[in-house]
Amino acid sequence: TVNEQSTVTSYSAPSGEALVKTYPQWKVDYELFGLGISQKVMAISKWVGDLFLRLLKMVTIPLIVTSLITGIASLGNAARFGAMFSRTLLYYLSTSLLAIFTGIFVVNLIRPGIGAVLPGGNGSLSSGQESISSIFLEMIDRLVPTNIIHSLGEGEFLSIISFSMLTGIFILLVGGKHGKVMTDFFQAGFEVMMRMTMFIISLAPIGVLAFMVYAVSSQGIEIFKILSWYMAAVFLALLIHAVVILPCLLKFVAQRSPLEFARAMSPALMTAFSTASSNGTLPLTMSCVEENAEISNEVSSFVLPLGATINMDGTALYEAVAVLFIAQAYTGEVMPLSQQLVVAITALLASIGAAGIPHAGLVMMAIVLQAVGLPLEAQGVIIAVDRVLDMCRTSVNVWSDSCGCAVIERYR
Ligand code: DAS
Repeated sequence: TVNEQSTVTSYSAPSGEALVKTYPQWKVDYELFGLGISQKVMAISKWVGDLFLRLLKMVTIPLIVTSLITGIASLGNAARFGAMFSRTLLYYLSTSLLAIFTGIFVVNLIRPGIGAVLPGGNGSLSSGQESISSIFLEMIDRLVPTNIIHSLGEGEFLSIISFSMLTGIFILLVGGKHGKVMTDFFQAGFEVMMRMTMFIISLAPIGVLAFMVYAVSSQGIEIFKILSWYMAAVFLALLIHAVVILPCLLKFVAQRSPLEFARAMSPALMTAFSTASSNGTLPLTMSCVEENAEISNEVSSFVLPLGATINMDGTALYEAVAVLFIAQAYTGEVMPLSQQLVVAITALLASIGAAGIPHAGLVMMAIVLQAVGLPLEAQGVIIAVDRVLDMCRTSVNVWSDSCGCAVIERYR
């Protein structure tokens, strides 16, 4: 009830019947659950879910900064690998981009977001039909921060990423005692941030449950149909990359039998699937690559640790599919091609910045969403199905790193 100063003086949750009259789409849930889904349930589940999202956002920037600087600064001793270093980077970039474009192709084909109504309403992209050149010029501007403290404060991810990469590169160039002090400092910072992130990720089941309750109570069981098309797009794209593209590289570039190689790597792939952590699987990946696939320690000890950090094909593909799906659902149309290219580039950056830990891809998605002007809250709904997608994309990440070893070994 509201008094003459139009302030709410008292509030009582409407009964189930009243709600169903107001929100007919809740009728299904009402009959299904046999009880009125009160707005209190919605409000509380939304609040708990948002709290989990806030925790994820809290660690995103310090994790990106420490992960990127450490990842690049530790390349210092990698550069002595010379030709193997450049060939490995070439393999990483090309397979990640192939994965991203596979994902973009599939999500434009299936269009899981068109006609989907996600909680959080709809919105528009940062720019409409701007020309490709103006979008890229704007992107380059955003890669050069005028005040990095301001960019950190405002969460301007492209500026933060470019400054972090530059810092890592110049730590390498400085080298010596000071270079080591800085490398150790950021390595220590990265350890702390990883530990904090792992703790927050351990709360994921609560966040996922909260978003499931909120999604169902606001969208009814319709949300599962929307999310199932989205998941189908991710699964199909991951399957094409893992079963077609990477085996072609194995067969025609590394001259290995894909089936035999997959059999050799199966313990690592199953562990990657069950743990959803590339870092956690790394020791097993190394032993499978060396003992089962008979690849030299020199190659595996270089390609795999680096790959677990910066070569994440499954994650890059997932970032592209998820953001295009959200854009389709928020705008009701397919994203302009020029914007899709922005998604491709920022998905690559996000996958390089992502750590090999559970839900890392979800944490880094903020970079891609911000690049095309979508609200970070949009992640809320897809968190609910992130675990099973994470298991699949982590397996693809490990599979790509392993195939990389076979390719590098062939031309060593
Ligand atoms: N779970 C991450 C990994 O370990 C992948 C991701 O979250 O995208 O590779």
